[in-house]
Amino acid sequence: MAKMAIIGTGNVGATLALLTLQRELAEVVLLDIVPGLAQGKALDLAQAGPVLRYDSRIKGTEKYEDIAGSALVVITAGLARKPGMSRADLLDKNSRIISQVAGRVKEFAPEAIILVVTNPLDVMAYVVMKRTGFPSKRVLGMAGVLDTARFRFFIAQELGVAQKDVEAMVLGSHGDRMVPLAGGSTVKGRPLSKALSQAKIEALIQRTREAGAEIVGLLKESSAFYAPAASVLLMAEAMLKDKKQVLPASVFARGEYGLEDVFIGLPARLGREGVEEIIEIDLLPSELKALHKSAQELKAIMARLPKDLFEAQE
Ligand code: A3D
Repeated sequence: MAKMAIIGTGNVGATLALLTLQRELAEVVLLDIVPGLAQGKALDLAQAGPVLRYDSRIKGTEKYEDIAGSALVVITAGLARKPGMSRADLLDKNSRIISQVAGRVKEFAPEAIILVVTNPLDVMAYVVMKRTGFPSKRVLGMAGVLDTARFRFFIAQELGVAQKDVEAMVLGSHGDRMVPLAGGSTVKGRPLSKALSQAKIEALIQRTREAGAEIVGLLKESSAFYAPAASVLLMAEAMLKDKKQVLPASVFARGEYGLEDVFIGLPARLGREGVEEIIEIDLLPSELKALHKSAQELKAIMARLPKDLFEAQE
């Protein structure tokens, strides 16, 4: 069975561990900086095994040696948003944490694929690629699957239809400039524009953009984690089971969609190698324009990152 390490054993990390064990997808290593936290959660999760009928191995640790041999390393370490904070407000603190974590992953799991969850997502994926020097196909971020799930949920809820009957995709940055593709969205095969008015579609797009903040506003002390962890699981499964599934993911663009040198949400074929191909689908001119705007904003942030983040700090 493949080995998967989860760095950061907070809400997203621990939920992901439970989902992974329940599917018997991988042997799991949990690592956190807080002494005892990963070990305690690992023990608790292991003791759910006899009840939930899983046998997969799980280990909690503070030592990076234990992640050696991982096929996949998921990084959820760092701070989450509190009410009133944007994802960008996390930039300074989380980029330091991510740079340090990435350095350790490079040292102990140099062959792994790294899947980043920490916000601000696209920028953190860029820090990881720069700091590790890993090929871009082995570094990606989770956001589009979650944003798409939220968009689909809102559409299904509005129309009173089954969620599985709603097809949609959200590309672009994981933030206010995300790009829900209303043009290609369908409900039971019919274009979304035939099922809802333009004003209603706009309102659902806006709610999707603010969906994370809506949950932070309710939870107050933490941000969303069930749907985020489920979204990571889908991506992990696509890679560890070599499914070649096309999912929206934060990936490093090299000319696709006219974008270059930026991590941004695009459809990608995920398999054993990681990001095996970035898929170019037809977009409406307005969607392509929005994607470029989204990329411009991200590139400006990436260009301003202190260069010492990409160098060894140990
Ligand atoms: P939380 O429950 O606070 O867990 C974070 C964990 O990281 C804590 O257990 C910390 O002790 C640990 N940690 C901090 N620094 C280090 C370090 N240097 N090494 C190892 N572990 C460390 O947060 P969460 O699980 O709710 O969220 C984790 C991150 O994911 C945050 O940055 C969130 O903003 C982000 N997030 C992103 C999405 C996306 O869709 C991209 C969704 C949900 C959460």
